[in-house]
Amino acid sequence: PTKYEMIIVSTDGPVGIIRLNRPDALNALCRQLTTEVLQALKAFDTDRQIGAIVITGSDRAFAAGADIKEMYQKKLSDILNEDVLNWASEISSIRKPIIAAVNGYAFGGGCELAMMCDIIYAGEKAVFGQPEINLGVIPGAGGTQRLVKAVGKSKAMEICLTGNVNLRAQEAYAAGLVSGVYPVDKVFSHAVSVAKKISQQSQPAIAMIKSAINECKSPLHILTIEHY
Ligand code: CO8
Repeated sequence: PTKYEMIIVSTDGPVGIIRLNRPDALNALCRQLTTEVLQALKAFDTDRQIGAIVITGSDRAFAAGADIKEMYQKKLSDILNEDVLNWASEISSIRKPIIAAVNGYAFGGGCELAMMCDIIYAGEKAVFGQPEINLGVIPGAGGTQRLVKAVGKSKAMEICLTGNVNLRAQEAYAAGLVSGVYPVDKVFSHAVSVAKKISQQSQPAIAMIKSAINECKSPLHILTIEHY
């Protein structure tokens, strides 16, 4: 079995489960973490026993964004050469439905990772935000596209341009970003039960629905660091 250090991978019947597990950094999305997530997703995607996937974090944080310390070590040329957002594009190619069960912070790349999933459920303490502008960068992994589709232009502009308008769980629900709000200790089990239900359906039809709904996606903007 594959050894992971920053995620915990398990299954519950036909549901593949990925728990982000980098508590010291509030699950900040460093290269190793994103690589592991993608590897686990691909393994579930090719496993015939698995019908749907759930991604979750801890009660305190789904993910607090890109790893700021790692990000600041990179020059723009490194970012372009290393294709640092390749993992994000590759997640879009996963054919099985992915459900995010979000508790705590889903900031920056963390909010974007949740939006790469097909359904988001929020725990009551979840908070979503795109604080990138405070660091002089743009929400580079879908915050300027998927967020617009989820909450509309004005709200997406407000969130991304100010960097401090965060959506708490109920606000995220009202805005259409998440499909439901559940108690902190129930959101994960709810996500798994929905994933089980989806897993009972025809896999090719499910994959086609996912692909059709995502069809109108726009290309992602590359991360740009203003101060370079
Ligand atoms: N990167 C690296 N480390 C982090 C991050 C992060 N994004 N967020 C938190 N940490 C670390 C802290 O440094 C701290 O570590 P240490 O104890 O060693 O000092 C530990 O996690 C706990 O954090 P705090 O003490 O700050 O916890 P608080 O509860 O006081 O605050 C917050 C929680 C409000 C979430 C706060 O940590 C915070 O504001 N974090 C940064 C959020 C942010 O700006 N995110 C956006 C990053 S930019 C981005 O995501 C660009 C996306 C581009 C595409 C995606 C590519 C992957």
